[in-house]
Amino acid sequence: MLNPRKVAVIGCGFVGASIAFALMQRGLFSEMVLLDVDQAKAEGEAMDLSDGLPYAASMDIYAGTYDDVTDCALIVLTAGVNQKPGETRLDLISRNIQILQSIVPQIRARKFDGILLVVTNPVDVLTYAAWRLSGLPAQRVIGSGTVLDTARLKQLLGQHLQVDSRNVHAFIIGEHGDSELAVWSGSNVSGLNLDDFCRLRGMQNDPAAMQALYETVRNSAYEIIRRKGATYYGIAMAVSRIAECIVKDEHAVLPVSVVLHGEYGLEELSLSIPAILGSNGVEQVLEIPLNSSERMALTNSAGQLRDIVQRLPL
Ligand code: 6V0
Repeated sequence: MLNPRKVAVIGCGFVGASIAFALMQRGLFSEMVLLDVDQAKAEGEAMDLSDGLPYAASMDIYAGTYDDVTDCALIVLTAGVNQKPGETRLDLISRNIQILQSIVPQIRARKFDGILLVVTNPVDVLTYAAWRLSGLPAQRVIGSGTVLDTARLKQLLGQHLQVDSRNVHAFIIGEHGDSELAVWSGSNVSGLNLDDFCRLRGMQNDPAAMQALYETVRNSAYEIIRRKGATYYGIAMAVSRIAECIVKDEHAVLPVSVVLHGEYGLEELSLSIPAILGSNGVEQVLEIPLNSSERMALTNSAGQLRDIVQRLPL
């Protein structure tokens, strides 16, 4: 029997520990199990996090084993190496696919029947591989995808337009990586398209400024890694938001990485597309309108990912 209030975080490095911290503060779960190949690290994180519980919601946080994941509603997978300065996410494939292959069969052997949320990079490739290895239905294997990149875009666009980023509706879709694209054609601020909103603010919707924002989003991880060696707070907030949609069965729209079955004419790969998320995972992949250059960019992003997944040793 699934426990809808139980979560596992596999991999307790920068990203896993930050996600555990964010999840603890959001108060969504009553039980959180931490796993890491370095058992002492998982234990230390569980002890440190538990020290904060009197000032958060009541829950049980502990370092566990794969037997503890069986009844989890959600497993968050963050185990794997991260990018070093100058490395792309795709450079991590061979190392992280091996780690994935050592983890997912263990989950499968426990007959895990909840939702598997992949965060490890390259997240689209690993989401597809996790789906193939897990035996779970596609709607229950999700990648954090461009939920983080979309937050970065909303934040920057909000700053540029001097409006609360929560009123900005815009998506980054495609690969969580260098071939991702911004869907400017559908972007709006509380229902007002960008041209109209800029006019009301006494500004011009300048394509060069929008392109610069997009490039800042796309290069954001490189810039953070160059300065502090890793990125983890933004992804922790993104993952806790995804978890909230699932636990509260919100039917909310987020651009998660999903295995496609013909949407946009694409299949046999995973990439980020806005999708409706609830307690069963992805309820629907939304085929949002794209203009011709956006469609071309999505096809290009998909082509790069498909070439890689076709070569995976699965
Ligand atoms: P890190 O700090 O090196 O932590 C990785 C952790 O994984 C370590 O504690 C390892 O001991 C553990 N680990 C390694 N192998 C295994 C295994 N077989 N079983 C269990 N645990 C294992 O890396 P960091 O936490 O910074 O990054 C983790 C992953 O997240 C990397 O692939 C990053 O590229 C990726 N990120 C993904 C983001 C996204 O938006 N999807 C954002 C940021 C980072």
